[in-house]
Amino acid sequence: MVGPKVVIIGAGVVGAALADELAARGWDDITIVDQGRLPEPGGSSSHAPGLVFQTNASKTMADLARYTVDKLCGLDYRGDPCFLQVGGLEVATTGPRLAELHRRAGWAHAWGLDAEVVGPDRCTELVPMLDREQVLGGLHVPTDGLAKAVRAVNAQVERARARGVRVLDRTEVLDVVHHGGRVTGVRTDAGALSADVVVCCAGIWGPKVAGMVGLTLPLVPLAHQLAWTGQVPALAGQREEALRPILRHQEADLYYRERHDTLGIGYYGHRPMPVGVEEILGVEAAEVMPSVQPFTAPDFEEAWRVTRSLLPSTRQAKIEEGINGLFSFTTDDMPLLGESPEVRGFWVAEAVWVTHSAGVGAAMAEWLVDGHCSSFDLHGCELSRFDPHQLAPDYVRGRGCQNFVEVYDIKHPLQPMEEPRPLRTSPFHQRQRELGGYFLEAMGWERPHWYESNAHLVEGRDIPQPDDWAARYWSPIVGAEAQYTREAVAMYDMTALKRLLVSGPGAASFLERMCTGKIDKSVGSVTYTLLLDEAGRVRSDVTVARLSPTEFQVGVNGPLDLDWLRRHVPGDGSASVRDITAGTCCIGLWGPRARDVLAPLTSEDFSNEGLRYFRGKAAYLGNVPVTALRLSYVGELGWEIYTTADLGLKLWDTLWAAGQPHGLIAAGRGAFNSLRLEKGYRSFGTDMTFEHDPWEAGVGFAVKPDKPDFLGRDATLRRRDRVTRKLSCLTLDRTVLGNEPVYSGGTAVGYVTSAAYGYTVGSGVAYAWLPAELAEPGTPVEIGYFDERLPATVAEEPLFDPKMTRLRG
Ligand code: FAD
Ligand code: THG
Repeated sequence: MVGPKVVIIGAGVVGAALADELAARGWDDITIVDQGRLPEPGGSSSHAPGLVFQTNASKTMADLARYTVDKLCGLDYRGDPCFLQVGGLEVATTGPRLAELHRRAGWAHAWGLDAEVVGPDRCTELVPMLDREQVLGGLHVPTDGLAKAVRAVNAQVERARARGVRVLDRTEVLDVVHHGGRVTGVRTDAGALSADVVVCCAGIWGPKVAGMVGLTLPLVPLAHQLAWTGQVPALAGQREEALRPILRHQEADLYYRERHDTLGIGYYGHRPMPVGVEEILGVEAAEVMPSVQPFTAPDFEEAWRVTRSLLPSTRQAKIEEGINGLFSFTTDDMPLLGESPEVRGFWVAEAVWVTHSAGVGAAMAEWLVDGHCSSFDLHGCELSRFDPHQLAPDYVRGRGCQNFVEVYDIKHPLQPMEEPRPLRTSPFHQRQRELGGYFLEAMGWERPHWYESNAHLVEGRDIPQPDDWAARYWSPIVGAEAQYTREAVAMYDMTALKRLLVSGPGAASFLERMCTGKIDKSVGSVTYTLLLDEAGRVRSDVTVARLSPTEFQVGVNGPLDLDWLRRHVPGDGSASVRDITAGTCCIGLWGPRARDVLAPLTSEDFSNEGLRYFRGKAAYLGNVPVTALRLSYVGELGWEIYTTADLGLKLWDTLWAAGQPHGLIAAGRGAFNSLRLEKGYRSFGTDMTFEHDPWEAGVGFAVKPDKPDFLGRDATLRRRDRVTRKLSCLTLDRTVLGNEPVYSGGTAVGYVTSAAYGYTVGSGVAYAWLPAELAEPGTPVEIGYFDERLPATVAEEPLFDPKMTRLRG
């Protein structure tokens, strides 16, 4: 026998793809169970119109889509193709949308997709039905097209079956059986099945199935209208299923596809219609199928009006049929993939479109078989990416509905969620409001991006005004706060940065095993180090501060790190991992005058000798007990100062009062981001992700090869001399925002990760992934920004203070 005993719940596009991919990798004890009857078991895949637009702001989603297209292009079901590669066209009828299409073309190029913004003539050549007068241009992606979802399901199921996979349709899973934190099987209406691994690919029923092991799955099924016309004169006589590109008219929340001489019309402009999982009808009770609800014609009126205007030929056609079809929405528009943190062996692959289905099947199969996924960066898809408030039923439903409403909206990368807000506030919130903080939101936290109280600092400074797009969620005060931090001193609210407490007699040896650097050092040591996966790629970059022989405070990047450490914690109970973020808070006090602010408040020695760079200690600042760590993500002298949440406000007021004689200001995230990019500090999740190894990401210095053993050691050392791409620092005249393509000689060669204006160095700064041969300082490249190509140059990094005189002084 090869591989564990697997039960896959659900024979939709996701379950079918996973079964096929697992069987292809040699696992030979797999059963797919579905309550419905194949070939159309009745989930979302059974009626999906199958439009595949690959372009996405997320590289991962584009990669998953491309894999799906490539796979389905090579598949047929009993001689009929699983993919009709007719291309995709997104049209613009307004200026802002046309600009957005250029931005989307940029993403396509950044992720390696062929795409072109074309004029109105080319649009009508591609889709002659369009009203030429309304169209300003379009984004054409030749490899997009129509997935035949039912065929794709059955082609993959048949291939899996040929490799020995059992398929039990008309069998409902009633319970998932588990003992001592492990799954042992499922109970169905046709008897029990034992299993080591159960994968929930149950689509809109996912929350119900996950509930069987006590797992909250943050998705909400929403109805979405899909209508079919009768014959459209412009298509009369068309025998082929589809010839012209699939079409999107995002300004009116509409999409279109041909079906012989008729048109399918999908609509997202209607009111959100969430459905509770318990309200979904059973296979028998449902009139058509469980995922199909009756068409509510009044909700479609506006869609039909706009359609008859944009596609005049439809004026002579009628709507013949329609459905309100159910599919899953999540709080951040990303799928839910991974293993339950509580019940080992229970996995989910949920909230996946047809567009990404085969890619997700491959990613999950790799993850299950190899223990990690190397072909796709899944950090944005992992089930464990949420903080607890993001699992609240109101939040899941509210965000899901809002994402339905905004599905085709033009979104700025800094655009915060509007509701529910405020959710999480640091103890300094009241003071931040008094200072005129301009708040954006991250992981529920309210974070000031700048303070209006600093407006007077702008006078007399040279702070270039960015273009309209980059100037959203921006103020010249950002530039003033950044420069002022380097000149004087500022305090930054660092509360949102997640902190874990790893404690116990086995804590040191546990962290030694997890980290690339030596952390078993003296009490008071602070270490910047990496967590790697088994393949030697970066899971995270963290700081480890030793508070006592048995206690470490670990500064991490998010909930994924908590899950990762918990999964690896020794089974003997010698170490435990606890999230202490909510009960604590942190102020970064940074700048050349930071020591002047602190010294009068404490009897402890905070001189260079008293507390060296990357050391920490406990102290009292006035009445407030704190832990101070001497490090700085903005690259200036100073400390991260931690205390408990109850004393947070007192800490702020204490520092504020002591700082006034020295000109202390509060500064926001805008300045913070600019300063950290000047200093070249990477941000996990944007600059580097699960895809990257330390060497190419420029953090190889944190890997200590003389350490005999740590997770991912040998794998990462093998990669050391094989660097083919590099995270590189670019400078340019302008400000860009991230995710832009980088061109060399007219060809897309890479993409920007994060970017800002560097107010100290006096240029735009953009970090970008480039082929190693182009990563040499001085190399000229171009950054694609909307319809412009901005000249940029690879720079020696870091741009600011490479000799570390600021930090070590
Ligand atoms: P499903 O296809 O729903 O499969 C889940 C299966 O699990 C079902 O067959 C169900 O019977 C089974 N199941 C559930 N619970 C149990 C149980 N307890 N025991 C046994 N079996 C169980 N996506 C695109 O990419 N492009 C589009 O153009 C597109 N258009 C859409 C239009 C509409 C109207 C709708 C509704 C969806 C559309 N989607 C589109 C989304 C897409 O259809 C879904 O995201 C996708 O089909 C989900 O596949 P799945 O395999 O996860 O779920
Ligand atoms: N503070 C704390 N923990 C953190 C962060 C932080 N954990 C997550 C994230 N941020 C980690 N990222 C960094 C990146 C760079 C540095 C610290 C945290 C840094 N690097 C120095 C450098 O590269 O020169 C020091 C390296 C060294 O001496 O080993 O300071 O902001 N608490």
